[in-house]
Order: sequence, then structure tokens, then C-alpha cells
Amino acid sequence: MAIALITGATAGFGKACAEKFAAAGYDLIITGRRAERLTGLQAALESQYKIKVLPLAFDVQDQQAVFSILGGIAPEWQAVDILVNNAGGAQGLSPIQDGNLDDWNTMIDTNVKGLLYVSRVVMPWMVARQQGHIFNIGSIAGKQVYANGNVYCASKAAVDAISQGMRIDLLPYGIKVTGVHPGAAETEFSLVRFKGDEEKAANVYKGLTPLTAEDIADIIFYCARLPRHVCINDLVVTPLQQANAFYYDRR
Ligand code: NDP
Ligand code: 8X3
Repeated sequence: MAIALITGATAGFGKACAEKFAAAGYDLIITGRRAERLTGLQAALESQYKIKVLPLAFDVQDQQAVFSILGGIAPEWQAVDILVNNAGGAQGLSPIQDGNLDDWNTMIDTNVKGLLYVSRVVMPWMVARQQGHIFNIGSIAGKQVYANGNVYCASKAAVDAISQGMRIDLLPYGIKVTGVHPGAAETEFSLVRFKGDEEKAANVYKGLTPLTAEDIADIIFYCARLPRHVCINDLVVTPLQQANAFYYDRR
């Protein structure tokens, strides 16, 4: 059966993607830092769907860990068909002149460098097999910059550029690259951005019917199942009540 590798599968979009691909019979490699969530998900999906799941706990910021843990998996797991580069998030929301350097480093090291490290391990496996489909989770924040979003927006603009670069360089090998750029989706994203402040996190979605993690997983799965000659390159997905990165119709 085909193999899907999903980074950041302990919550949000990644977990929903794991559930969606598992239900279709894919074997899964799931990653994240919270090992107990990974093994819990492994147990649930293996018993429900009779698939094989390989949980790998590492921080995508840790180049050494990515190359030794992911790079060291058994050859039969290296036949990755689908890579969902999803692990990431925002830290803080503040004017750039007041920016917190630790937050900047975390966002750039996770959203940009972590995605590159994982991809650098997996792309040669896909090139060797002349097949594969990479999904890079960007954001509407990478398409339009909003007030106080500065470095998060920059990290997601970088993901957009990396997707375009991958699409060109991997073209001769028949590898698809799809950039997915969600707008407001209710996951753990805002709780992480606001460092556990539940009220601030809830306010982000006030008056909105936001996207769900399952909405994004459904879209990724749809793209992954298109005929071999069809590739959706880039998708901006918002809730009905969101026009772009800054205009909302809150009710
Ligand atoms: P969640 O916070 O719910 O999930 C984030 C996932 O990323 C978790 O599984 C987390 O796992 C993993 N992760 C974060 N940092 C690291 C790290 N350093 N190493 C390994 N894994 C990491 O958020 P979402 O599901 O919403 O976010 C997924 C992606 O979608 C992110 O890239 C985010 O920027 C993007 N996005 C989100 C939107 C939204 O509104 N929710 C909209 C647009 C884009 P763990 O903590 O266990 O390591
Ligand atoms: C997450 C969506 O608008 O909060 O990337 O940046 S937004």
C-alpha cells in the first residue's frame, strides 16, 4: 500500500490528515514532538484501519535529529508517496520593532528550515522512484502580510517560494508539489501563538465559522487522489466569512 508521511500529526491539520489517509488504507509515518500523542494515534489508527503506522518523535528544528531519525528509517518505509509538510505555527503577534527574538528563531527554524530538512531527506527517495506528491502547508499569511504578523508572514512567504522552487526542480522526476494556504482554521494554532492564553485564542474565531482541520485534510486528500497527469499547484482556502488575510465578516 502507499505511504503518507505527515509532519505535525499530534494536532490540527496533521492529525486530521493522518486520520483521512489512514481511512483510505495508507500506511503512515507520523511525526511531532509529543511522543505520547503519536503513539496514541498509532494505536488508534492501527486498530481501526489495519494499517501500519511508524511514529517518529523529533523536533523539526533539530537538523541532526531529522537526518538521523527520519533519514534512518528502514528501506521499506522510504517509499514515501505523499509528504505533508505541515509541522509549524506562529509565536506571538506584535509590532516588528518589539519582536521577540526567540519567537522569530522558532518560526523561521520550524516553518522554513524544518520543512527544508524534512524535504531534503525525503526528496531523494521520491526522485529515485520518479514519483511522489509533496504538500507544503503555507498560509494566507504568506500571500498577504497583516499587521503584527511580520515574521510569521515572512516564514510562510518563504514556504510559498520553496514550493515554487520544488515544483521546478522536481518536474523532471514526475513529482507533484501542492502549496496549501489556509486562512482562519480552529486548531491549537492560536493557543500556541498566544502561549496558552485561551481567551485570546478564542477571540481569533469570534463571530466566524472557521475552517476545521478536517476541511483541510479533505482538500489535501482530494488533491492527492487526482489522476497522475493532473496537479493542483496552489490553493488559498478560507472560511466563507474571510475575504483575505485581513477582511472578515464577523457576525
Ligand atoms: P496545531 O498547533 O494544531 O498543530 C501544529 C503541529 O505542528 C503539531 O502537531 C505540532 O506537534 C507540530 N509542530 C510544531 N512545531 C514543531 C516542531 N518544532 N517540531 C515538530 N513538530 C512541530 O496547528 P495547525 O494544525 O493549525 O497548524 C499546522 C500548520 O498549518 C502550521 O504550519 C501552521 O502555520 C499552518 N496554518 C495554520 C492555520 C490555522 O489557522 N490554524 C492557517 C494557515 C496555516 P508537537 O507540538 O507535538 O511537536
Ligand atoms: C494562520 C492563519 O491568518 O492567523 O496561518 O495567519 S493567520
